[in-house]
Amino acid sequence: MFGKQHITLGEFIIANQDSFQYSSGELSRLLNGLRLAAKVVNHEVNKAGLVDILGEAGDTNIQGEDQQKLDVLANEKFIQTLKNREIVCGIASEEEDDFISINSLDDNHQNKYVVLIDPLDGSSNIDVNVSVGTIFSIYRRVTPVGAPVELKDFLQPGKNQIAAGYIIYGTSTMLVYTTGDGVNGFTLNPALGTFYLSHPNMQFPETGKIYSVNEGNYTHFPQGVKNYIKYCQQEEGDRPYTSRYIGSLVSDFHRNMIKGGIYMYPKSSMASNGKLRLLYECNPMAFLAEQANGKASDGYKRIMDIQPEELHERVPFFCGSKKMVEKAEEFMAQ
Ligand code: P6P
Repeated sequence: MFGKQHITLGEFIIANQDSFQYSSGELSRLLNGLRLAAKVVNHEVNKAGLVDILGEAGDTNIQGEDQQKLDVLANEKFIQTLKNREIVCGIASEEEDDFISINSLDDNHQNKYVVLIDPLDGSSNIDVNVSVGTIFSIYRRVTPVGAPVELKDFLQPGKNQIAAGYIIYGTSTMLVYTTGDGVNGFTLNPALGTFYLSHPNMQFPETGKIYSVNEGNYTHFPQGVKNYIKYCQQEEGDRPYTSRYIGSLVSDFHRNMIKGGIYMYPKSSMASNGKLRLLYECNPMAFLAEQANGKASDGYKRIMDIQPEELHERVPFFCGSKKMVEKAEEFMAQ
């Protein structure tokens, strides 16, 4: 039997546009732009093994990380799509040293949104065919409309986000996003090139039995993190938990949101603020987590309350089922 026809992402964006307090159609156009870029990047990711876009681009990004050819390609695709459609006044990318001001030719910066993007997170996994993702975060500019954007338009605390989401290029390709009214997941039907609503109102289970952390760094973690990991491994009650770490934040987050779990990238003696970027990874994932009844902190305070000081700053990241994050925070407080 044919189940009820799933609503498409395009229909969903339009249907929910009016409930969005800032609705002027601009956010819808922006989300549709991201939808298009997601399909283009998905096409490239899925054929990466067949054409010469695997491996390193021979360059390094501002993070000092070897840029993968697909990193560069995904970065270019998202920036170009957002520029061509003239729907944002500025873009900041994890792959770019500085932010980009979009000087719309005709309406000189009349757009009011800025987008921050991690175009291909976990890209070192591409050559081994492990899923990767794109992460995006959308704010209203804080400087006057009509002038070029400034750094302060991008250095906003995560609680100012008006939308955030990710595309996960996994066994299926999904676009998961929020505009502050819950989290909804859309699955791409590659035959049609259309995203359909497959996971309405996604929620983190209150608690879970999965913890995600790179245990190879165990000896370098703060004592509170070590104690929490040992707590997860103890034979007691519903423990030991299962350790699952894909090395791709979007994939670990997505699995934990569906099954229940906690993702941690703590600081360590090797990385004093951890590895994840506040603006491009932690804030958008924190917005999604809170909208899905989960929690996101740096081990002590809410991620989305942090006032960023610079574009590429890193913060320790604890994110997932509320009760698991709270238990980890208890250990961090000891
Ligand atoms: P490590 C990918 O580079 C990333 O930013 C996240 O997607 C992932 O969870 C983490 O870094 C993996 O880092 O140090 O454990 O390899």
